[in-house]
Amino acid sequence: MHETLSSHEIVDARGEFAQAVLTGLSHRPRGIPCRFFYDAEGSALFEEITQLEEYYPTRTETALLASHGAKIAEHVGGGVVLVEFGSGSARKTSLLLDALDEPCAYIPIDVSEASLAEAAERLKARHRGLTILPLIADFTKTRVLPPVSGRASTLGYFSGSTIGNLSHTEARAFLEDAARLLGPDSAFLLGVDLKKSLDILLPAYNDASGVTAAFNLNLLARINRELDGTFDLERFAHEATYNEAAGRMEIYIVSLAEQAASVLGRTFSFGAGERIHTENSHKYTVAEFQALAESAGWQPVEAWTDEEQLFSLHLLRRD
Ligand code: AVJ
Repeated sequence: MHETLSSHEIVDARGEFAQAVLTGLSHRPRGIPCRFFYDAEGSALFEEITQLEEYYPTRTETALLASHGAKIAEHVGGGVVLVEFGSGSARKTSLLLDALDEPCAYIPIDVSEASLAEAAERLKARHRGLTILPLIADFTKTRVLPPVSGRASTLGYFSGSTIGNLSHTEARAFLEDAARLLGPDSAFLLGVDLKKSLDILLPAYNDASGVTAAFNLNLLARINRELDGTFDLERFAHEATYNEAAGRMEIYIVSLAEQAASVLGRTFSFGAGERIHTENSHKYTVAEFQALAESAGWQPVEAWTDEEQLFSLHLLRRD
C-alpha cells in the first residue's frame, strides 16, 4: 500500500469529482453519484449516522454477526482469505475475524486510503499474526486480488447494505464480477437492508438531530472546498423519501429558493424546489435478494434476520 497518493493521483481524484459534478449538474434530472459523499468530513459524518438511535442497520448487522458468526465460520471452514468490499472503517470486521477459524489473510478494498490505513492499524493490533493486504481501489472495478500462499478458499464480505446503493442491474453485475474475483470455491457474506414499515424507514434517513442532512449537504460543502463552489448551504435542504414502486429510499438536495451557484467558474441556476439526486438505497425482502443472487450465479446457503425483521445477513456460495 502506498504511503501517500502521488500528485497526479490527487489531480485525477479531483478531476473525477469535478467531472461528475459538472456533468451531474448539467443533465436533467440532476444528480451526483453517492460515492462522492465520502471525503474525510463525509466519512466522519457517516460514522456518526451509524451511531444514531434512528439508524438501525449498523447495530442490527453487528448483532447478527455476533449471533451467527460461529455458524458462518462452520459453513466456510478454516484458513479462508477474507475479502471485504468497501471496507470503510471496518468496524464490524473484527467480529467476523474472531468467529472465523484461523483466517489466513484479510484483504480490505476501499477507495479511501485514510480509512484503509486506520482500519489496518486497528485490526493488526487486535488480530496478531493476521496478514492484512489493503487494496486502494473502487471495489466495483477490482478484477484481481493479491496472491496469498496457502489459501484454502475465499470469503467475500460486503457489509452495511452498501449493495443498496446499486440498481438491480448494477447489483447483479457486481455479484457476477465478485464471483469471478473471489474464485470458484468461494462464499460471499452480505448485509442487506430489508423492506419495512415507513415508520421505521423514514426516520432512519431523516434523523431528528440532522446528522443525515449534514452528511447529504456535505456534498455541496465539498464542492465549495474542492471545486471553487459558491453554494449557500443555508438555502439548500436534505430530503429523503421512499419510492414504493422501486423499493428504495431516494435522497435529494433541494433548493429552497430560486438561486445560482458556480462550480469551477461555471454557473448553474436552481428553481425553488428543484432537486439534485444524491443517493438511492434499495431495500430487499430475503426472497428478492436470494433471487437476485441466484441470477448472478450464487447459491443461497442461509439468510439470517433479526427478530424485528429490520436487516438481513446472507451467506452465498458459488455453485
Ligand atoms: C452506506 C449506503 C448503506 O443507504 O443506509 C445512510 C448510506 N445514506 N444514511 C444507507 C446512508 C444516508 C447507507 N449506506
